[in-house]
Amino acid sequence: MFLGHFAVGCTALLACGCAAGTPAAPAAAAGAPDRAALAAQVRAELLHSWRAYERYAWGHDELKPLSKTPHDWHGESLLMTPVDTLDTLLLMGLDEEAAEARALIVERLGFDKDVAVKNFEITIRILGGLLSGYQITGDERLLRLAEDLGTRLLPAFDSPTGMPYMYVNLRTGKAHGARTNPAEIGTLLLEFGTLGKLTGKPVFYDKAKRALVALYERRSPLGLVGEEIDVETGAWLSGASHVGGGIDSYYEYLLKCARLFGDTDCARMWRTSRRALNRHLADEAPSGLWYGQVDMTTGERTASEFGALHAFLPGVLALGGDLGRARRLQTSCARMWDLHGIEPEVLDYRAMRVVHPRYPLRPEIVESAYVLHRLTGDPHYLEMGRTFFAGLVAHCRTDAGYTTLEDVVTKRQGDLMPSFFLAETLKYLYLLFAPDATLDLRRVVFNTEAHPLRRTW
Ligand code: DMJ
Repeated sequence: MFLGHFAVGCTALLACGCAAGTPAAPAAAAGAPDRAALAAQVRAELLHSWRAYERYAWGHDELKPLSKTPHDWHGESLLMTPVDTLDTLLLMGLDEEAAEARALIVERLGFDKDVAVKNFEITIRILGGLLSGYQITGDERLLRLAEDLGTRLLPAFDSPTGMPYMYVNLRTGKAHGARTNPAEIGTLLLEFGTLGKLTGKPVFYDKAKRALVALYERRSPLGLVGEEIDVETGAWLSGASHVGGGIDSYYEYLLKCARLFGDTDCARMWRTSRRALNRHLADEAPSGLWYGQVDMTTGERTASEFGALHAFLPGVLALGGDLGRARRLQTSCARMWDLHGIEPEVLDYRAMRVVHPRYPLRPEIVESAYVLHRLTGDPHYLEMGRTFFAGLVAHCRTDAGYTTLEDVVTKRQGDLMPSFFLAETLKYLYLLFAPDATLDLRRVVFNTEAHPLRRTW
């Protein structure tokens, strides 16, 4: 049990009278932010979203809020939303809802299914959610589910290089998808490592670490990784180097694995990689500091693009001790958000023009604001969070939860509430605002899906 490390003032927040279905009007636009009121509003929006999931998609992976229908990733459900949301419910003191989610999970979740899953997505969402749920509640059934899942995912690592295939069949163990990317290879060690420590079975740690090191060893002489790699030959298939989708959380895990496990190899790999990012990707533009795209071998700049996924970097730079760059980059991220009142998937930061206009309810920019606020105490980041929350409520709220935007310029809505909206976006907003949230970032490490993991071994 480690809720003590969160010590969120749930009772005070519960007293704020925020009922599901009550549209939130983000608190006072002027003056110092009323943090307790804002946290209570976020909590009410989580409840609004959870109620919609309960009503229209209970037992399925995700909710489609406009059509009010369920969505399953693989034909049969792996309870993506309940597993991803469990620790958010617990953190916000929504004990009844958490108990219902936990009951559903232990009664209905099973992995003996003839489906080929994406190793990365299932690891960060389900393995991560089960492990944090276990650490918070002490419910051994969650750990047993995690161990069963981890065991079924292990054959993904059986490639000639040790880097995992993209897909693995949960029943047969047959793996496929040799063409993959750094994020899918390098974003597994927090979860597999934690599973290894909690079960006393080092195989989980060892396989995921070997994959991470194998990837790192294939970096270019400039110290950069590309966008696509073949796990059978070890050859790069795309040399585009950036910190966006397909690469992003590889860098995040180098630092976070050093922090959670005290792994000195990860610490060294993070330091080398950070130097390479700052030297080759960082780009001083008229619109501020950004991290763009270069060729991994020559270092030649190939695009001035940055987007919602890249916005994890300020938080990671801050955790790594570089508050200067972190603060400047977060200012750029806020500029990206403010351009249309909500951030696009990809922006050309030199032209300040939207390249890919979708917004799938992503959390990264909020996570960075939360980490920066915790580490600097600067109320500016609360203001930022208030702006993000107001944009979400204005453009993404529906009468059945929250939905994606197809276009941040026109605000045309899509029809999906991804599980990470409840696991991450609302959790980080809540933690940013909650006045008594004393979660200690030196002791708790969030996986890339915002599942808090703690070193108990
Ligand atoms: C989440 O599943 C994780 O944060 C992942 O690292 C990136 N994609 C989504 C959120 O944007």
